[in-house]
Amino acid sequence: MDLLKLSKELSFALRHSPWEYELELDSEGWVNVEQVLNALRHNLEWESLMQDDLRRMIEVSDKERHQIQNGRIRALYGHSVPQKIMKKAGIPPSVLYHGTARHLVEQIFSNGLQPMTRQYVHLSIDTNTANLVGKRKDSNPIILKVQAKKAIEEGIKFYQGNNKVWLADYIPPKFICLD
Ligand code: HQG
Repeated sequence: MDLLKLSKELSFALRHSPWEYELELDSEGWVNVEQVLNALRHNLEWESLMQDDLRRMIEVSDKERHQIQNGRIRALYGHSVPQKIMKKAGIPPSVLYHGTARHLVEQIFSNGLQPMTRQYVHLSIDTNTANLVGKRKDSNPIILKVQAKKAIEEGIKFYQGNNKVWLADYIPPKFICLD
């Protein structure tokens, strides 16, 4: 079974287009695993898909993208569905990073980090992770440093995505600098 392809299809369903699979996310993005299995089984490629396949997919993935708990599954970050996925605010490391394309930096310094097509801004806990994120957009990405501690002190909220990703609604320019 192509677990990478499975992960991509599941991310598409749970982050962007649950209605195409007749799925309904709850306020924290959870869906019943059986419903997800049934939806994916419509595709002949996944016709004998079992919960263990999803568990194995999560286990071997390069990033912690999905979570299974109490018979439910969800995407941990990346959503673009219209209904905002609720996250509990938390305390991130005092500095976070954001890897992006060179041509976007000027705009980010004037407008701040905006979620763009997603629900939240995505930040990384270290420069290595930020670099990998940025490489999706630019072979020689720019790493921006976000003063998370200062931002919290001024009322900005952060939400944990996974072990390496933190989310925010918006980061004003004054908390952003070049690494
Ligand atoms: C940029 C992947 C202009 C921002 C990754 C980014 C991540 C602005 C792009 C996760 C801007 C949005 C998300 C502004 C932000 N003006 N551009 N004011 N503010 N931007 O893909 O953070 O592999 O939606 O710099 O690893 O790149 O899918 O966000 O370049 O964790 O699991 O707007 O997706 O995870 O791009 O990536 P994206 P992202 P997966």
